[in-house]
Amino acid sequence: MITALAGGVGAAKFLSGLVKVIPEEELTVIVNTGDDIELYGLHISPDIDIITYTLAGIVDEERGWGIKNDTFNCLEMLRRYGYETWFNLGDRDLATHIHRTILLKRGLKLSQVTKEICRSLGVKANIIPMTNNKFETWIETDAGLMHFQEYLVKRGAKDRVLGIKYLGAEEAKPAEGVIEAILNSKLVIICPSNPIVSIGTILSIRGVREALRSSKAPKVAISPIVAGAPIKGPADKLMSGLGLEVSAYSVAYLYRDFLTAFVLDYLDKEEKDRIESLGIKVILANTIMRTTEDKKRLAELILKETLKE
Ligand code: FO1
Repeated sequence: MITALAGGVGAAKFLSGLVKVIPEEELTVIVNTGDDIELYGLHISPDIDIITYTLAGIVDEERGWGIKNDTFNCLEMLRRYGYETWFNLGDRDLATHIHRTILLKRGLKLSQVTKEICRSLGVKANIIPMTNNKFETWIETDAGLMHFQEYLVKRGAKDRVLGIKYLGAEEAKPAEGVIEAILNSKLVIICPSNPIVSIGTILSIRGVREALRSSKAPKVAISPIVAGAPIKGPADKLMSGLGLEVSAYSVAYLYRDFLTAFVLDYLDKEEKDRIESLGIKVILANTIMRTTEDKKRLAELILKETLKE
């Protein structure tokens, strides 16, 4: 088994290449749920859906989220009724949220609901939410404290970040299978996801960091920062808001207590020595994934470099 820790779009791109070079059923993905939000009484799990839709082959590839060729009639009608409609939920996508919310109301756990959605969509990878408990990432900004989606989508990440709060982190327990997957895998991959609001949230769950430290498997992270900037998303604003240097080194530093290898883009090769000084092996690669070939090549390289002994 190979286990991946994942956020949304960057992770999904990489995983879509990985499942072309290993059998999909051998992959377990532990997914961030800090981005989850309730809208119109529905439970939305953006990162779980991004990974699931991507592996099911139905994601809107241009945006990286939502379902391809979706329509937005329901949202348009909600707007006419006077609701806020800043989060673009397509008609087909809404069916997922309705289904998820019905099953949660029947008493199923988010992990059970996720399994059911994966089964229906023909996804063979084992996708597990990091926790079944309520957990939300909130951003403290100069315009006030707000949910991560409000900061990112509604306000376009324009506010100055002063701090980050993981609401529910103290009580949140890892979902069933999370710790076991980390401990029993032959390889753990930290996807190229935001180190604060995607991977940082997973690492904040009780027992996850300890499991990563004690797991005998190689643990490799793919840099989400290339040439000093994130490929996508607000990682730079969040990192600098927390007083962190925005660099690949800085990401490796955040994972230094458990990481064995770090995939660094050729564009950042001058950071190699600094990362190696943390006791972490550096794998140089082209990490920008434009084509299916790019994604496969990156996955193959990681398997070759980490599983060769
Ligand atoms: N991201 C946006 O930037 N704008 C949107 O309107 C939006 C809608 C959306 C709907 C469903 C879904 O699963 C994801 C959606 N995302 C949207 C992506 C999401 O907000 C973030 O990219 C992830 O949470 C970050 O990993």
